[in-house]
Amino acid sequence: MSDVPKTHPRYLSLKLRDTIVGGVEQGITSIHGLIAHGRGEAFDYLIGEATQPFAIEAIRAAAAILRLAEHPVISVNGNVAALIPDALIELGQALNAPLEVNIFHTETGRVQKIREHLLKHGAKGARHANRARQFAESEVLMPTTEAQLSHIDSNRKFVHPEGIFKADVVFVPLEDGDRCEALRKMGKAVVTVDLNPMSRTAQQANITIVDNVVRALPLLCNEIRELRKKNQSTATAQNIVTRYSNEAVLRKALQHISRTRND
Ligand code: PTJ
Repeated sequence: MSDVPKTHPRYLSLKLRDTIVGGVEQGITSIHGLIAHGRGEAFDYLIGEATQPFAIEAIRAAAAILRLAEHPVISVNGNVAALIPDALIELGQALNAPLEVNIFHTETGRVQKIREHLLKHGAKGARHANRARQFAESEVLMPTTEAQLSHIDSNRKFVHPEGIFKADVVFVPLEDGDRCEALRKMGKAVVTVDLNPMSRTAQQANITIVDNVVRALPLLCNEIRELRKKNQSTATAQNIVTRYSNEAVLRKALQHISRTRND
């Protein structure tokens, strides 16, 4: 970590930079991930570096759709692996869903390093009795050449046959638009977290949480646990998903950004 004092007004943002730089140094995050992070920082600044009501609305719908999913899968790239390994594992545990490493930039050994990093942080894989037959316990799923997504040419097409390939709902934080589009074309629902409400991913996902992934993920995990405690019925969850409009949420995010700029 660099020697930024805790009293620095931008301490949290600078600490996150340190984390993502650390990810590159450990071979987990692509060097391109730094540029993506910088773009995210700019949008975070515009939304006020705080979780806004439009993000809360999307988090509620995301929790409902993920709980309703028969076969949810959490996709992990080099940025989120470095920024929020513990929250990704917690989400997997809350949903009984596997994590699947899926990266855009091909670099030798990076998928293995991401996997090792997640295991070091306590990744356990699926625990649900039925799913335990499909996924090895304590396993993070890896991309394979056995199963490939249609409608996409990049490295992201290589998936696990029992993971993203089979999933009905895929959680894909910080994505590039191509795979989101391909997943939708294959009939899967996509939940994303993206600070840029204008990105192709944000526009094409079923549910877009416009917030920093480091703030949004703990809130999403919490919401899922609360719904489980409250024993939310399938009908209520379905009602939340049906009434949710991603278009309206993205419009609110853009309005918020333009208001911030005019203040
Ligand atoms: O590890 P890899 O090879 O799969 O690469 C991962 C990145 C993120 C580099 C890759 O998917 C990529 O190039 O993504 P893009 O196309 O730059 O899109 C990333 C999006 O995430 C942009 O819209 C950013 O605004 C947004 N973003 C960046 N950091 C955050 C973020 N959104 C939420 N939280 C963040 N911390």
